[in-house]
Amino acid sequence: MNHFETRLRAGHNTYKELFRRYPFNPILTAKDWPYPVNVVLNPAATMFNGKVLLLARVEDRRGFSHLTKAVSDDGVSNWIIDKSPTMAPDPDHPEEAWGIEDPRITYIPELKKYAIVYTAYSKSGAVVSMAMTEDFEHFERLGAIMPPEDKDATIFPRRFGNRWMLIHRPIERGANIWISCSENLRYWGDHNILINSRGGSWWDGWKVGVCAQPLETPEGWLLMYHGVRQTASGAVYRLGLALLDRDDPLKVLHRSDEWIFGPQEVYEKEGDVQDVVFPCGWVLDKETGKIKMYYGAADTCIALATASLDEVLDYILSCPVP
Ligand code: BMA
Repeated sequence: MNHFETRLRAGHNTYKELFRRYPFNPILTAKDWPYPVNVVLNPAATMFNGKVLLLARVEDRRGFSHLTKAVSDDGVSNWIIDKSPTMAPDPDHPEEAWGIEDPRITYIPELKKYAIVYTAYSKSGAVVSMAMTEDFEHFERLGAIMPPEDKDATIFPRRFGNRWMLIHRPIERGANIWISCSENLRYWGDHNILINSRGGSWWDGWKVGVCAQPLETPEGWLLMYHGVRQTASGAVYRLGLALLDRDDPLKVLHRSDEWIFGPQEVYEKEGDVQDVVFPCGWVLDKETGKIKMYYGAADTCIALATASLDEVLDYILSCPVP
């Protein structure tokens, strides 16, 4: 037996999975929805009144998206889904003409409100929009905060000095993750590249974009991002990790060289868009240290994977310093 065969037989032929799929995935599909829809995907996730609240992107058969909430005690089953769109595109906001997509939710203790940062699909392209809510029934829109082409945005839950910070992904020469600052949540400046797409044959060579809201840990802000590689049969969306300095999120302390989660199961590989895993939210159970990550699979349904925060931190701390 050669070295390769020995490794195979000893079971060393697979990478250790940090995020483990829920065995009964997908957890939510169009069939579960109380009204007719094409697909449900890319949900934001947060804790609300002690329950897991998902704000899912829901696409109708025109191709336009709106957001609808689903709430569950255990974050796994018995979802209670709103009977009609929770947040529909607002006719008074022309930037939402072609729908609203891919929300990320951050609870902001200073404001006692949840900030929802989402993609508004304007006739001139995608923009980053923000809305505030206290109850997930009434939404106060701040409008478009970044011009086209910009999406994949999320906000930190507190100020640094007197400045709020927003992570977003404009399309420039490349498609890199940027970080911008504001004193009032409306006017943003001091733009800097945070995480670049690595080009060439890298798994995140073509595009990168943030996934879930930043998660504060004792080691720093844990960031999950998607990376896209162009292949002969289309784009492949996979996930990587980064760790940002707790007091100065412009400093990237570590970044994974390898992807940590990618399309593997049939529901991730086949659907309206093949080979996509696309989380927009996660929740941490502080008692058990377990993270529940919610993701859109193949732009068609919603799936769940869980990880131990300690294992994730051990892993990211072992990754290179960029
Ligand atoms: C991105 C976004 C996501 C989508 C992904 C794969 O650009 O539009 O909503 O899940 O493409 O199609």
